[in-house]
Amino acid sequence: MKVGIIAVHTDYHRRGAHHRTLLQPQIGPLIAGLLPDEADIEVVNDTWTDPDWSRSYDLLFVSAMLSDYERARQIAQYFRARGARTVLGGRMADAYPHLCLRDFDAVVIGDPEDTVPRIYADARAGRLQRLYRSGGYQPDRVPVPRCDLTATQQPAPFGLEVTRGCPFTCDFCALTGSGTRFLTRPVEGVVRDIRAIEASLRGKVPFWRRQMLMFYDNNLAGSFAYLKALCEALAPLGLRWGTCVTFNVLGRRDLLKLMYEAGCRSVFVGLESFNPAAIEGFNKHQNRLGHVRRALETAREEGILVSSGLMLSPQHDDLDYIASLPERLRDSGLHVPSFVCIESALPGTPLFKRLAQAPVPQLMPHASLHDFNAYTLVIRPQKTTPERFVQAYREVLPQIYSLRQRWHKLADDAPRLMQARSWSGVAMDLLVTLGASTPVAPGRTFIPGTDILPPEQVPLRQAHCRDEAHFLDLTSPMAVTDAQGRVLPQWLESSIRVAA
Ligand code: B12
Ligand code: SF4
Repeated sequence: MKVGIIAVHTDYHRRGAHHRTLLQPQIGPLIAGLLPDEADIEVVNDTWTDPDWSRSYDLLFVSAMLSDYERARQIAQYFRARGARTVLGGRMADAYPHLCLRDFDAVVIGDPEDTVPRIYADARAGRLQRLYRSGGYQPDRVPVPRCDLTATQQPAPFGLEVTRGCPFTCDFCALTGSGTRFLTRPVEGVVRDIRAIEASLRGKVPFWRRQMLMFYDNNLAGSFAYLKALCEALAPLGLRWGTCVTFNVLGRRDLLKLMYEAGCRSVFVGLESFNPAAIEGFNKHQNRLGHVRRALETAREEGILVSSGLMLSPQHDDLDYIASLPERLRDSGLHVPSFVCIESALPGTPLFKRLAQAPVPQLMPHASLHDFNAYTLVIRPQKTTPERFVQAYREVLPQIYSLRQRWHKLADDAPRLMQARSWSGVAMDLLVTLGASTPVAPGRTFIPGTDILPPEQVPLRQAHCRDEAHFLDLTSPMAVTDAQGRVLPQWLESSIRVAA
């Protein structure tokens, strides 16, 4: 069977651009690894390149986050009209399977390891079911990901995920929305996979890129005991690696030392905010604001570069706070964040449910699903008007990404990293500091209803659809709130929990 796997992407900066950055979706290699050898597989990272619209598939797996769903259902209908049976998985499928079933032949809730092989067998036998539900993460069923298939569609193809979930429960996080869990894979299996991936990439990517491993985990440090065991197993391999961890690791010099010895040279940490009220509101207690400067310094002294994003909180941040960000960034030693976004209430998360149930509407009017991407104001600001909030956001961005700020960052990081002989840390610092940005596309208002629409196009025509009504439905934004900012009823019944 000809099988397509598309990880859908909608540019949240509304430029219709691909995101050819270090982070690329890994669901394609994972699903491909679960399919039998007989399957003729094509993986498309839509973040990197558009699907080839001239292709046809017998079976198409689609992965979409919430704000990508409008594009995902158009892509699915397009390929369905060309003969594919379409299957959706990912955060949107987990949270709103009943809505997705209208647009896909089958919907999967939860993990792929125990569902994808079944789906393939069912599709082959002509008995594809409508709904598949994973029985839970089974570490022994995790395959070696087919990183060779996306080697040309990502800068760091040597990657894998060795844990699943996160033990924390941040209010806004899609993971908390699908049910908190944190599960790990035995380290022997991880080492075996690393060797197998490295071998599969030989001849496809140069040697130096096969020395750079990315752990695409949500939080590699969800268990310190596991992190230690993993580091001990990684140390003899001589690789250089990067990953996402939570803030609590940065305070632990012993762990940072172990990580460095095991090859870790850079980590991404969700610092999110310098506003204690916002951190409290996010339920992100692992971030200890009083310790940020010291923690970042400790990591650099140990040779590990820390990158982080910031998130404005419409509920807790006022205009003075937003204006003070460049100074706070300098004081903290972070200087330049990877991005500055706006807290979103992703449908299905605890935050969304709470705001949706408030007696006075807490969300912005006319919000559509594509707006829930962390770069559009969907939560009503409590301390100022939406227009002023957005204006302050626009004004602070050029200051945050100024040459001066970037220079301060490099001057602060580089000597410490060099002292720790972290040459890859220095190289990575140059790359992320020069590349960091939060672009503002012309015409953006950041306010639902008046903002520009995502410009990406799928060549979907009425002839591909059942009738005109179907075509209009698929090509229209999916409204989440009404003209008053009240959540529409179909979004209130969400979240079938993903099995642990
Ligand atoms: C690579 C990455 C990106 C890339 C590519 C995004 C993508 N399509 O995956 C880029 C750079 C574009 C990106 C951007 C952002 N990201 Co991001 N990103 C990641 C990261 C590090 C890895 C994703 C990945 O490949 N995971 C490994 C694969 C195997 O798992 P998975 O995609 O999570 O899928 C699981 C299930 O959903 C399911 N599944 C998924 N698809 C399918 C399909 C089928 C058929 C089946 C059966 C199952 C299935 O199987 C997997 C295992 O359970 C994750 C963290 C993480 N570990 O997941 C964050 C993560 C996805 N990002 C996140 C965030 C917050 C963002 C940003 C808002 C950051 C920012 N402020 O700029 C933006 C905007 C996202 C948006 N539109 O809402 C959040 C959640 C976002 C969300 N909307 O749900 C995550 C989970 C990190 C976190 N813990 O907070 N990100
Ligand atoms: S620490 Fe990160 S991954 Fe974990 S719940 Fe919070 S935002 Fe989600």
